[in-house]
Amino acid sequence: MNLRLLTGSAGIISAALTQMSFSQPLDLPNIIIILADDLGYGDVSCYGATRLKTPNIDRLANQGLRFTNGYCTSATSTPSRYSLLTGQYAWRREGTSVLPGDASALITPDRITLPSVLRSAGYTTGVVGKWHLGLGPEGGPDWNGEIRPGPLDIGFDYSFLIPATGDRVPCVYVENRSVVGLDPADPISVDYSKKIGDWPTGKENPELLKMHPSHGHNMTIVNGISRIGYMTGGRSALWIDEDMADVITSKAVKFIEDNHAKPFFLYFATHDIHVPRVPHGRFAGKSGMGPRGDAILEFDWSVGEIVKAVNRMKLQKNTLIIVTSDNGPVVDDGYKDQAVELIGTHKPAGRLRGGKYSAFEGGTRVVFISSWKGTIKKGVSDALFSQIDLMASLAGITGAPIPEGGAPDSRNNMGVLTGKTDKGREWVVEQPSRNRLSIVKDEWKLIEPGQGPKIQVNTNTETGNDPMYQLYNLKNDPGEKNNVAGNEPSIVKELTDLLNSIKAK
Ligand code: NG6
Ligand code: CA
Repeated sequence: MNLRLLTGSAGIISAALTQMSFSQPLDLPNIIIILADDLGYGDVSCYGATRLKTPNIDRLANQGLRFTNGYCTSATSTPSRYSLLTGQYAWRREGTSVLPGDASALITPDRITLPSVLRSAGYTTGVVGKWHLGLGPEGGPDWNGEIRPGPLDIGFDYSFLIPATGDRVPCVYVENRSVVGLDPADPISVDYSKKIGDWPTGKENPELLKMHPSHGHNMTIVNGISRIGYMTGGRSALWIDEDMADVITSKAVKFIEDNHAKPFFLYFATHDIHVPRVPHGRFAGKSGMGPRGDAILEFDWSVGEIVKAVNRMKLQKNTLIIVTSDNGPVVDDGYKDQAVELIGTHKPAGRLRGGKYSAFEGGTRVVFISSWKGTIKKGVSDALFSQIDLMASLAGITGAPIPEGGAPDSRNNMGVLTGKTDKGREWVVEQPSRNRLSIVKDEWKLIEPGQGPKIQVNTNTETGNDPMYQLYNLKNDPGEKNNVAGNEPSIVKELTDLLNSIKAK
């Protein structure tokens, strides 16, 4: 195993000494996390999809380790990404649910983060793609000036961002501290509470739309698509959705090329396959499943481009590549893009129940592949693994100590990530919403009682809401159909106690 710099007693080494021990940075593996958006457990062919093929993702899985029990921490983006980058469960903090596009920075410069830890170990760190963790000071970012704090203040050396999501204004890229291509004579204004400026909206001018909303998403129109939130100005900086995957993938590839000579960490968070699904013409119509399927093909292409860049730089044997998703799948997430009509027999969450927003497994059990030529043996791992452990595990792989107080919920499970052991976490906590959690341990899954509809009206997702505790045996009943809480009171008690003790930490 390529762990020449492992110190063993990393925790007690002082930061200064640690800096010195990493003076031979070439010994550190490069790390690339490719985080898809809303990609379901059943959306790629190596996880069972048959109506489309994802050859690049499949190849990585065939060379590396494909996890059947890999989890993100939350069934929506902001909390999931927050946990991945901080090693702290988002539900421990208020204000971590889905953020508007003008939110201030959720992860402030005082925080210890995955990139800050890797950076202290000698890595050059970059984030490319969807951020959705807020930018700027309280009150939100200054889109027309210097945008700080942001990724550069929490451990990244380089950033190229979609500030929030593709369906939220402002529809511009932010590179490092400024909006790309902005003309100062045409400043950007953003508002999430009221219309500003005179740009048409989806509500008032539906005749201008090339893609219509199915719910929400009827505010400012940019590139023929109405969004969440209002904006005006910044015409020269507006993105073109069709080019988004090309733009961000080329930035990610360039980051790899520019930094190939020294260890780098790249967090590449694609827009695919989130709404609005507007893939490039090369992919449009290719899946036979409409834009949602086409966006999966586009995501697979992006993965292929990253792998090609790694190979071109001859870094295969020194690069760990992880492919995963921020939360489970949703079919109709607010635009009439034919995803519902053309889904046919395709099961976005595979055999799992529920999806994005859901307490069922489909919400948080996701595609998870780790690949590292020569170090990770190919295979399938059934071990429990959670993205919450990426921070401590990646720190472990690089030998980087996590300073006191950092990554409180993250555990070093690098042996699981690299396939040295199949003894995973004892339990995994899943977050459908902040005030309600689920826990998986052994073959059992407990869902806390929750108010609200059983089926989310607009997205048609099975939420997993139930006024009573639900207990499922995932081994016999992977689709969570038979609630056995009434028959197994001692297991309900054990898991409730465990969950409460985790919450109390
Ligand atoms: C919801 C949006 C949905 C999506 C989601 C965030 C509406 C009606 N729905 O509020 O389209 O943007 O937020 O998705 O506005 S996430 O993957 O970034 O968490
Ligand atoms: Ca998401």
